[in-house]
Amino acid sequence: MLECRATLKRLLATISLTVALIPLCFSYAIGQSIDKKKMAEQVKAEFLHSWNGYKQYCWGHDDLKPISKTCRDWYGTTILMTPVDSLDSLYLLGFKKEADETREYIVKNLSFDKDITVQNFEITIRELGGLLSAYQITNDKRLLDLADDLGRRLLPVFDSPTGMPYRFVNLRTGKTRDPISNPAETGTLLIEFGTLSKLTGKPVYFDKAKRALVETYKRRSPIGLVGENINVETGKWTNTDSHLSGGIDSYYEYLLKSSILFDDAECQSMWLDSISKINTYLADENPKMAELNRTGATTAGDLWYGHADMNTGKRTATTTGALDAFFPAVLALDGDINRAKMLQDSLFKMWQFNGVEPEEYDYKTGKTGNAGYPLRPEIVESTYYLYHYTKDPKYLAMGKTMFDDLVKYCRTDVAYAGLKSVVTKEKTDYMHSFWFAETLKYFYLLFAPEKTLDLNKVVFNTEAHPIKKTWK
Ligand code: DMJ
Repeated sequence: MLECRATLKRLLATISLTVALIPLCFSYAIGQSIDKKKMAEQVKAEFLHSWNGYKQYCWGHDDLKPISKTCRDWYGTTILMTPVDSLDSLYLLGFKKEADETREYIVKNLSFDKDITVQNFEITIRELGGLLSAYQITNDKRLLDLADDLGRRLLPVFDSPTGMPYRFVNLRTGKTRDPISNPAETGTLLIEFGTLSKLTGKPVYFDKAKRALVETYKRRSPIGLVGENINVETGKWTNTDSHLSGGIDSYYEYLLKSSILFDDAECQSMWLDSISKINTYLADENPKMAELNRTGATTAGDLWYGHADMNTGKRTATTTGALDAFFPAVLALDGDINRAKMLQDSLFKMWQFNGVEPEEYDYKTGKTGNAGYPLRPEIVESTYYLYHYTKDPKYLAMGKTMFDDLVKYCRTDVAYAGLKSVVTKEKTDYMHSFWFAETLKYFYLLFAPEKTLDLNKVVFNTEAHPIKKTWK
């Protein structure tokens, strides 16, 4: 009887392992047949389709609203959000003539001497990052001058009692507002401001952004987590929810990436401490699958990262979403390929659940929360990193599935539109500049020849602007 039970157990274990491996083998087989060259050309064609739509209806404005074919300027007057955010992509995807014309337009028409109050985080990652990266690609000093002018106008944000930045600043008067911020906005500045220092020889940019990052880290809880909202005047947390999603996400990304870009030992130690706490308190792993993963039998999941209270470590929610999908890329960059693969598999399941990923998804119940999809790049970014590090063709297959889904559901007659709901596939009247800066760039790099850009030689800012370390 006992022997019989043991044989049955062994049989069941073999069956479950085989079942777990089926999707892996299947995707490998699909991956084998992906024509990278053809895919890269398709990505370029869709980039051009979107770019021509922007140009036809909104040239000179910030963003295109692709359904109404009208335009949006973030602050009532243009700061050329789409051209600046797209410029390095135009060069990388090989649209040199288009890129050169756009560059000329930017240097002739972009002025930051405007009486507008802008969000420091968004302007830093999209405009400062875009100008710096395009400067490194073209050597056009006028782009660096624009970046320097912008950096100087943003600097007053750091004049808070803690050194953590206010969220908004007036570009002409330097007047700041909104002290209630979050780690993403206080800690996602060092790649851009630090690079500006290195390229202009003005240390003030690096010093202020580094201090903001360190001051955020210093306020971590006794168990080593950060919360969702912090008051930059008092240094007190106003929301203690801890997670990897919007409001926190790129703070962690910049701890790791700044340590690499600037050879910064302090950033490295802050990152090492943080990642161990993230894996202790935020990671949520199905124990059975975890065991199979550890034995190398599969990477089929289930690893997720949920929410926990920053002080107690107690699980507060089992939700994740499109923004969280940056994390496999960060894990891979950090060398934790095993976790990166597991998490990517989980997040791809989230994508497949509705055919496009939602803003919010409960990995315990399988329910979609906020069902919007504003053309986000993060899961594509992670697919690109994982393909780069593993060369496993299953990531090409994943990329193709996602690309085909977006062509199917988000393409309009003139460009691309986000989705109001990934469930109903109803479109929204907006095309964010990160569609050009990030989503299409990462798709292209996934399929393009290796020599297009050496990931080992650049650090991408959180808006996918590649920065080369050209300094000692
Ligand atoms: C981008 O602006 C950046 O990637 C940021 O870090 C998060 N949100 C968008 C894309 O989803």
